[in-house]
Amino acid sequence: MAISRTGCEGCNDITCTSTKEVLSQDSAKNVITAYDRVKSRGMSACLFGSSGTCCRNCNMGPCQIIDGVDEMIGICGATADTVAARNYARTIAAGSAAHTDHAREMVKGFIATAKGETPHEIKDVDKLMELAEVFEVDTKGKDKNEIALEVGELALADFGKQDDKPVTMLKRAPKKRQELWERLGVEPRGIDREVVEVLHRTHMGVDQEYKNIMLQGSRCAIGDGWGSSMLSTELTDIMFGTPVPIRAIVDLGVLRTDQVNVTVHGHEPLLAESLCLAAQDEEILALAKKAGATGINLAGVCCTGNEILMRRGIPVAAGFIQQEMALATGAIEAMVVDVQCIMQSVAEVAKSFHTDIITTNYRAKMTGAVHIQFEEEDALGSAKEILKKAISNYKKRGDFYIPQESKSDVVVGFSHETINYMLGGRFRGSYRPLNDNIINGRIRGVAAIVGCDNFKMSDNHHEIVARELIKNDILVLATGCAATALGRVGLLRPEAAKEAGPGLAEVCETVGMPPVLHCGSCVDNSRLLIAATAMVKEGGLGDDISDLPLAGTATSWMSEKAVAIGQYFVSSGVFVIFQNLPVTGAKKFNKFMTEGMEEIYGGVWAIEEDPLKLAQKMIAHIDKKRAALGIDKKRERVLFDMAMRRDLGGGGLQDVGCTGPVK
Ligand code: NFS
Ligand code: SF4
Repeated sequence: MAISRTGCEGCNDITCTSTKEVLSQDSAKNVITAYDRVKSRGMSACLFGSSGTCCRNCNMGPCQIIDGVDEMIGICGATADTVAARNYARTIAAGSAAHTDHAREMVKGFIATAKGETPHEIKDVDKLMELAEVFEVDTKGKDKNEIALEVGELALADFGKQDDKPVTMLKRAPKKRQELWERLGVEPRGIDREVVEVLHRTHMGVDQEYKNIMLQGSRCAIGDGWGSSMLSTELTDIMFGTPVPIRAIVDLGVLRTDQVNVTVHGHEPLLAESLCLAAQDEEILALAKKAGATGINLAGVCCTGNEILMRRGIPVAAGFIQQEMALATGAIEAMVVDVQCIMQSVAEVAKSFHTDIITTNYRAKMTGAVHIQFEEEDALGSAKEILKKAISNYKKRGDFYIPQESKSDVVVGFSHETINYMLGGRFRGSYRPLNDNIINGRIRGVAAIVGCDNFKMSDNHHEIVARELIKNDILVLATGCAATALGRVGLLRPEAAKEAGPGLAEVCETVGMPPVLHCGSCVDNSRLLIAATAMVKEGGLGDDISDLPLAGTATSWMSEKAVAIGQYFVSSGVFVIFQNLPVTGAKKFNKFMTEGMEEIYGGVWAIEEDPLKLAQKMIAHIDKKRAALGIDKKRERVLFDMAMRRDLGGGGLQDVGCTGPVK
């Protein structure tokens, strides 16, 4: 049966005006989107799958388990708790593998750059020196490329390390946390090894004890967050520059009528950065002119979008949920994709238009797409070939519709270094003013809103959560498609401070920052680990991440990566709340995840479907931590005098267009 086009008529799940506008155009009338597929399925998700108790780990099954019903355990005797824990750990492993394989590519690109084999260069030498210290590289008498080469090779070795010592980056965590991980035996030894061990231990007939399975699940996730993701973020920063605040625009209105529109979709910034360079190449610009265009308009989708948005101010056309809508405009000459979060349907949607989907990574091919392999050693050559293909489509553009009004101003680029600098004093970056403002209650706490969008729920959940948090004086750090979604609704502008509670608004207005800080892509959640560690080290808020008034959510999560991220935050001591977590079909396992974890890590999972209640639970947790720290007395409401303003704003955001951290 063919899927019928429901468009967005009567669709209460879509609040996004650009999506509604594009889908209601004649030019998009044949486009079938995920919204249509959700409706056409006409049935809810499988209960066993969504509650975590479907096992297909061997060919005696698949076994669908009902907890407490004797006849409904696995053929092998596996209980609901074992099956749910195994599935959960495998989800973490898959998510970690995605981050890790991405990170490996970045490390290899970094090594190639250090050798002078790419068009890129080592840009952030200060950060390189920091990492050289972490990896104990002797820097004396060496130039930046020599140091980078040594750091890169040591970083690469951490992926395949076979001894039992912890991976190097772990030492960046607070001391107390490192000791806890050592006591628990969850220090990751090799980044790849932990993924392999999860798959081994969850194979039929190996680890049958849910708590023990989750120890390995945590070890794997820690290897992702503090290992591969953090390496990826740091080396990407060193190569392409650590982000500093920059103004940009997001939403479908960033597409141009008069330019060759090329969207870059996926995750690996090596490709995107090369396309940015190629888009300025004279030969390419001349070809675009010859085709009748005034230039090349690069625009991001998903996390690649976040990477080039925060480093280059390149606009983001769409997050995950809008990838089909971007094509449905009919205004895109090529959608260039690499790995992760690329829906197979984009090839089908593109058929209605002149658009080419160009796959670029041997790992990720797609029927109906054109494949142009991105070669690292010839990065510029590959990028130019891709752009030439896009230019050749420009004249074929038929009916199209760009929702011109749908573009929202954002200020992005809040790396840990920027936060340190911006909130710091006049002469020295520091987290002191942030900690002080948390202690005196102007800022009640810090919350992370990360992760995906999901067609299963309404598209405004990130917004509901963020508005409730900032209204309650909670500073929000956002990454991934959640950050893009919050940008679309105007929360990434400094002016959004007027929607914040009085304390947070005062701090934001003094410094000139938005109440929701865009901290990057999903691998950049590692920045949040570093920021939390810096808050601990600054003092006054306990001596571990689990003492901080912090909470995290990936509302509307869809990807396995989000679960890996959630688990590394929980294992690092953070309260993490999701909608719809596949643990509820297993009573003991569910209790362990949502209560027992807290006794072990000080961080814990929680589940809440209603976004407003979800935000309120985050606030309640933040208040619980404030009470434990003894800073819950009536929060001080003092207007700033000039001295305080100087303290806060002295090193602040002078000009969001170009000012960076003082090195
Ligand atoms: Ni994160 Fe980024 Fe978006 Fe979710 Fe996918 S793009 S890595 S997984 S959907 S936030
Ligand atoms: Fe069923 Fe056990 Fe096989 Fe899973 S491992 S499919 S529960 S028999």
